[in-house]
Amino acid sequence: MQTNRTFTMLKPDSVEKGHVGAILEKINAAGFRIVAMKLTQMTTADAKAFYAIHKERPFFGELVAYMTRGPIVAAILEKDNAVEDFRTLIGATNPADAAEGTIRKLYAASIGENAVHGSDSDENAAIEGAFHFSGREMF
Ligand code: IDP
Ligand code: MG
Repeated sequence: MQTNRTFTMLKPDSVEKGHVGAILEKINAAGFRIVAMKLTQMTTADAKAFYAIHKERPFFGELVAYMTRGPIVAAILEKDNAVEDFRTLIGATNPADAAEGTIRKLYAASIGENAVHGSDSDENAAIEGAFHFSGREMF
């Protein structure tokens, strides 16, 4: 398993608000290398599968509706300690709790519409990257 990679999505609100360029600048400035990247849209089945771990949570329907309502930017990123460092860069799930300067503090509207996804473990980074990209799309 690759342990120096993470997976991210710039969520539909980031694309809708024109924040893709600014968020990519933050990712670049933090030293991540882009391994794979594309503009894509999740189907309802995709979102239910991707977020299956949350299927019993009260916000699951809202989360699936949000994540499927428009295009996202999906990407695999590489850096030493990628998973942990990217979670630090994006900040807490709820932007009200996110540290100053983090992507969610700057660009997230709420705990639901929170601008970006970041994998929470090396194992999930590999699973989530493979969900969106074939080996031929990784560089
Ligand atoms: P994470 O994205 O910081 O890892 P998780 O707890 O894994 O946070 O939740 C996945 C996603 O579900 C969040 O990024 C957010 O979009 C949504 N979410 C989490 N908690 C809530 C909530 O209390 N209300 C609405 N949406 C939520
Ligand atoms: Mg999570």
